[in-house]
Amino acid sequence: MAAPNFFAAETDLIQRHLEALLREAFPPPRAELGKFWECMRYSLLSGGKRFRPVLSLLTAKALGRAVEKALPMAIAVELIHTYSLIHDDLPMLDNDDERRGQPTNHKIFGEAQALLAGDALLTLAFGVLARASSPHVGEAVAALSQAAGPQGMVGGQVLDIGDFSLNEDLVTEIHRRKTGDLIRVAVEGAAILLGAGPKDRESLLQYSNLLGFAFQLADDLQDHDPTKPERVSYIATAGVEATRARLREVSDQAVRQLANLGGAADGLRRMVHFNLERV
Ligand code: GRG
Repeated sequence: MAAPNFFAAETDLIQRHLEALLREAFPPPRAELGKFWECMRYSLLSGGKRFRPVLSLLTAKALGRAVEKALPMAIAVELIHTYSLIHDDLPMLDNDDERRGQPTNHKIFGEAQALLAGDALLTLAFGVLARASSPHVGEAVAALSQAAGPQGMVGGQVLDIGDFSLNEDLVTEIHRRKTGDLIRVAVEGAAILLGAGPKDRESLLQYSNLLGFAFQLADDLQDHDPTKPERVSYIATAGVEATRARLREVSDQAVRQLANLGGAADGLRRMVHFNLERV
């Protein structure tokens, strides 16, 4: 669940847009599809932190722009994140019964509907982003496709379930693709959509790559249970203390990338601290 007061204005804005999306912008074209819309809504509106879409809005702020301008990227990224969680929970992948303290999508609606809901949310994401009014929309769509597809999140998942011998390098790569790329594109994609200049764009790219890494390190520390060692985890290769030290170091580096954006980037700095405080 989201932490209290976690970017309340931004999360409210995102929540309102996600609710309106399946009700007003893309309503069911006939009554028989109502149950499937319920299946999509179940996962989309089930209390995620909204970490990635908040990042897109904070990127707009950092660039001195209205947060609404980054909404198409924010919503698209959250749709893709939600699809990835629904699919990841399916029996053929992680086979999880619970997510966010509630039954997983397939436990309520069945595997076929859950699979299709994931497909639908992924497809909608590109429709939402393509409708953005920006001369840079094509580049933003391409960046999102790269981050979510076989060279990004899906590729990371394939490496994760593969029968490979793991070393620190491969673990880092799996996390960068599987988790980091979507976090990175939440920031980079918003910067592209808003036509950020090359210097700001480079700073935001470096920041978001480091934040994606820090997010995964924090996740590993948060999930760590010495009685259930995880195969793909920094802790398995580096140990708890070294992982904590790396998290602090990477977080400091992320904040340093924002120097040329001044006070406008304070929200993005707070995100780094929010992530650090999870562990
Ligand atoms: C199935 C194509 C496909 C990809 C799956 C993202 C992913 C790849 C799997 C999810 C498994 C997992 C727990 C990855 C670790 C990082 C992660 C995505 C954590 C969940 O993100 P949060 O904490 O979730 O932002 P909330 O619930 O707040 O939205």
